[in-house]
Amino acid sequence: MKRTVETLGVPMDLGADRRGVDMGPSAIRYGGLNAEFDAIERSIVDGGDLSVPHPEEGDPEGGTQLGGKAKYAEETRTVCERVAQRVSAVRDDGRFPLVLGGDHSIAIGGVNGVTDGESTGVIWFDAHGDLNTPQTTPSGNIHGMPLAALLGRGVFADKSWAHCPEIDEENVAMVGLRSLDEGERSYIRDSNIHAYPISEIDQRGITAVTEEAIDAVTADTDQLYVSLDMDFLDPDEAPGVGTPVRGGVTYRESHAALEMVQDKAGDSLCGMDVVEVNPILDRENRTAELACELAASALGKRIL
Ligand code: HAR
Ligand code: MN
Ligand code: MN
Ligand code: MN
Repeated sequence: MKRTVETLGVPMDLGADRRGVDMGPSAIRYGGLNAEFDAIERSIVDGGDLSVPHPEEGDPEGGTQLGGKAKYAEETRTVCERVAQRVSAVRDDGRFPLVLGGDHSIAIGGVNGVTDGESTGVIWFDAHGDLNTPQTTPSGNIHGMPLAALLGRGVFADKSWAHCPEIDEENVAMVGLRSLDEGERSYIRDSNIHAYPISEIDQRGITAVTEEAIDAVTADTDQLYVSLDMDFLDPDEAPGVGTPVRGGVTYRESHAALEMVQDKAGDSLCGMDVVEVNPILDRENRTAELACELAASALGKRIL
């Protein structure tokens, strides 16, 4: 019997410059999430939305306690702690947590919620590196930092903010990269992270790359977490994202990647987030609909 999926909406936009990504969870539900799971006879329940402060209520100059630029750092930390608590409770109930974003900062909460002492591999499908720190960020936006926070890069090594000690560089794979800041590039080169830029997908194909990525991060870990930033896709397929980057994966490549997640990880898949859906910038909700389809592919939907 497959675990029931429980969705948790996180209408978060404190980590990104463009307002609108806070409407992502609604757009994803409207995009037919239940229908996707009904079609594969996998039960799904909606855990509702977490409450997230609006930017007007927070401190855009946040980050001083981190010694650099990190807008709304305190509010973001609080929301991510709540996400982690909720995700952990969903797992305690024997359900599969599916977190709907919201900007990518919420993945800090998603990953921290699943680990609970268990070593965890992470696949990060994204155009971006998300490896900035308050010292290296060009923007101060925390959605460009969640992977650095989880790994404890630089100032994030201070566990009280967001570091997830169960995540190690060699158990992280980034797939689809095509927009890196200089500091991120040099960090990746000197790290043990498994990084697969889009150029490697061009050459080797999405299935070979995703298969290798999953093998790499599951070799020495108990479970696998998947973080899906919708800007992994080409903006022609997924225009409704805050920071689109041309040259992303196609519609079918994205499905092949998420189908591979289920094929390789199966029941060791412990949690997933789908983030950066921005219905204000979308066309006819296609990015949200695709987010639903990809979640279903990761959780067992097949053509035949
Ligand atoms: N690297 C840039 C920054 O740190 C842009 C971050 C981009 N946004 C995302 N992340 N959607 O995946 O500001
Ligand atoms: Mn991202
Ligand atoms: Mn991105
Ligand atoms: Mn670490």
